[in-house]
Amino acid sequence: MIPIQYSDEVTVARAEGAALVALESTIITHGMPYPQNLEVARQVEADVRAMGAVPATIAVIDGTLHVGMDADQLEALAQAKGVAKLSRADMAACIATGGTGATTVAATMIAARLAGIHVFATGGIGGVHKGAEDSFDISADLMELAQTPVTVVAAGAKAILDVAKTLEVLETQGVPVIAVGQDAFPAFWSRGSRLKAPLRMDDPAQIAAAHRTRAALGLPGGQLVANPIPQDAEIPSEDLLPIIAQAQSDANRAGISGKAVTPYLLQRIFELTQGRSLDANIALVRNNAQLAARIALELRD
Ligand code: PSU
Ligand code: MN
Repeated sequence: MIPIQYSDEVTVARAEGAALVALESTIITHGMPYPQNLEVARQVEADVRAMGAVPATIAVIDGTLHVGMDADQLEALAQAKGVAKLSRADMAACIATGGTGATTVAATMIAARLAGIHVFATGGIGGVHKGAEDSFDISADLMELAQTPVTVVAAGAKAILDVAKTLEVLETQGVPVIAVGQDAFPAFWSRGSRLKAPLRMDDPAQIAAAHRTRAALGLPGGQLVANPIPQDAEIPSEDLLPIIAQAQSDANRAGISGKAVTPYLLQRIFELTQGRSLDANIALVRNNAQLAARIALELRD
């Protein structure tokens, strides 16, 4: 077993059997600009605490896997330049070579499982990119959901992805996709979409029960909980579609590929919306953290 460095707060929570919620760090280093990224990271942790659970932000720092970060570590990570983006493929190499990296959904799930944390909140998951039939660009997040038993709360998938193909891959991989409070699979910046989510559960206790039942059935893998953005923070999809198309064509022209694609698109969308997308992003991450905390409280044994 590799050594895990738990924060003081997480150490106490583990000893007391408190409800824990994992939080990823790629959203901090590659998903939002400084200083808003740091403010959001702090705010989301505070939201989890306000609900009666304990946040565990996850990252690799100088070769050590951190589960829960103190204020200085969070600040250093938010300001750091050139931090590696760690998915399933990169995590071991980063730890083995003493590197520093932020964890994606896939890598955060791996760390959460090692730490015995069942629930994880983020903004959006990676998925099947538009044009994947040529590029083969499918996020490792989807295969991680199929094999690592963590319930992930997200606001659906961004329109930088081919959402219909993303749902198809999740179905093929046997990942339960559960919409909360509505039938539609939410579209990140907007609540609705033309796609229906395969499952719907409006009560965190049901989501917790489904998580437990998967384990009891001996099924590997987690669940994707799709929690719509709060109504007052929504951005109509008409406003964003041209911007996404622009970001996509900029990425193609610049020859962006591999793990650089998602961060490039996110950054371009922030620039092209002059920060409007950021306000929505913050509102939905906070909303997801609150729901994740409620599920974690139900799952506490
Ligand atoms: N989608 C978002 N915001 C994000 C990400 C995705 O709306 O911050 C990040 C997450 O960390 C996710 C990762 O796990 O990007 C997916 O990267 P890739 O597509 O390269 O697998
Ligand atoms: Mn990719």
